Amino acid sequence: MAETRVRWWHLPLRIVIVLAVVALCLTGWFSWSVQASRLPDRIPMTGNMMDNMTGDMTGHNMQHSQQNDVSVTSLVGPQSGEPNERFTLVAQEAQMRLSSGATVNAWTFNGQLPGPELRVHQGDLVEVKLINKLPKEGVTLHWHGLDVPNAEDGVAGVTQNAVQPGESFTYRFVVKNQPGTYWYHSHQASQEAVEKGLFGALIVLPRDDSFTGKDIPVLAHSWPTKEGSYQQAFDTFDTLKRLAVQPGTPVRLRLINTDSLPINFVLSGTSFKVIAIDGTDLHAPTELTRQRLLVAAGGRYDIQFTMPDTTVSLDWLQKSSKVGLLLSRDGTGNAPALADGPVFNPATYGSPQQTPFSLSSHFDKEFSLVLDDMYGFYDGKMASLWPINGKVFPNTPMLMVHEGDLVKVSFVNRSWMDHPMHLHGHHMLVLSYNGRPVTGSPWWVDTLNVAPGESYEVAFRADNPGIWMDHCHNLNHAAAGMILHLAYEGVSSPFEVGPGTVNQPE
Ligand SMILES: [Cu+2]
Repeated sequence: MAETRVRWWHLPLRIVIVLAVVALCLTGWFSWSVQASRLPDRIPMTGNMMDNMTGDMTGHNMQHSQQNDVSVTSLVGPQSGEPNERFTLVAQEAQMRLSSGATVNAWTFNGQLPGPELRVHQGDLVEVKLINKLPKEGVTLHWHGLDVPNAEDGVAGVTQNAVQPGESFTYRFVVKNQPGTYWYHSHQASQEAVEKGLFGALIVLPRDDSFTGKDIPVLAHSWPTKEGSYQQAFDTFDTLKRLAVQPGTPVRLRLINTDSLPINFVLSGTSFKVIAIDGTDLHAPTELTRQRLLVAAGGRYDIQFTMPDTTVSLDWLQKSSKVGLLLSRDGTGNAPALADGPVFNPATYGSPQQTPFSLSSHFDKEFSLVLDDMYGFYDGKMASLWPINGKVFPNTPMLMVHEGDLVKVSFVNRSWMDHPMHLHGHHMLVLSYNGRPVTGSPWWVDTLNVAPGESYEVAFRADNPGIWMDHCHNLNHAAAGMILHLAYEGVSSPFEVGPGTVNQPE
């Protein structure tokens, strides 16, 4: 009689074997995923046009430049002529102190934090010489919001090679008809470079500047301190900054968000107008009180008011500490009660005005971009990823256009974080917000905060040939792949990004 005996250790042995196989498979999958996610050593930055009237989006990898292409290196500003304004910016390390006494191991321009304020006039020929005296890191200069010729745009690996220590690079461009508030920053390893201080205000004044009041740029930034904390500050004031302003004086505050997250500003003690967004004046702005101004990371709001007899304060709303600017006749006095309120909505503010195109225009190209989040592998590491249409750079779409195209882009944010989408070299007209047409002033942006659940339609004229970054200005997201490019047919770039090159734009 056959005896079937199940030995007591058979079942545990089977379990152990199954677990071992599963563990082996998981380990194999894990190491394969890590390897597969590594960025190629060299990623070319050239677009490939596949003509398609509805707009074609192709990935970054399989592009080939044509022999008769125009190189981005030829798309320069005027190479001759005496500049109206000439600046030299020297990138160098420096230990800097915030107003609280906290120390920042900073990367500065000219030993200043933020970098020197550059004031120019519309129409000026501007020449800026960048000298890199950092010990190890490359540097570039990007003119955030200024629509300069492509070769002057300062993006490492796209429009130039990162300027190495000991090297210099000269930018020359004519400032277009864009009076307003901008900023400049390095676009090489920008996540770290901007955080550590390689940025400054860039103010374009109108030719016939008649403003005689107080003009105050406010650069809102979180500084990484030596002690390991992040200190929110206006410029380097992480404590209350006091200014004396005579009652009756017109005051223009230029709010510049140089951080990676949106900032909520509140102005208290007076009514005010939002007179410009991202360097473009708003039409017929009206008086506001009790509004929260949400400025996109990289974005700018200009606000104006007449100084009252009493104190006025500007606050950066946040949980941890109170950072503010206090204005009064002699700089003393207590801050007024905080005039917080609903979030200001540019889509319904001011009055409409003629625009070169609108929702009812015929668009030559239409692109739809879905911003998302996922967890996965990127460049050999497990990380939070911020895909566009399900892909991270370099597999994100390439927006291909012809010069002259009218282009519509829709953004939908399905992720849980804000994405301040920044297009280089062009200004986008916001057409609709959450499916509703914009009913207020024409609203032009170069950096549009797309909050979770929000959708926007924007449009721009493709009138500045080149290869342009279009990316999230939460620079941590950009560094995790939330980058794409707008590329003109027939333009190619000899530059490359990637670990095997000197260029890491983010
Ligand atoms: Cu983002």
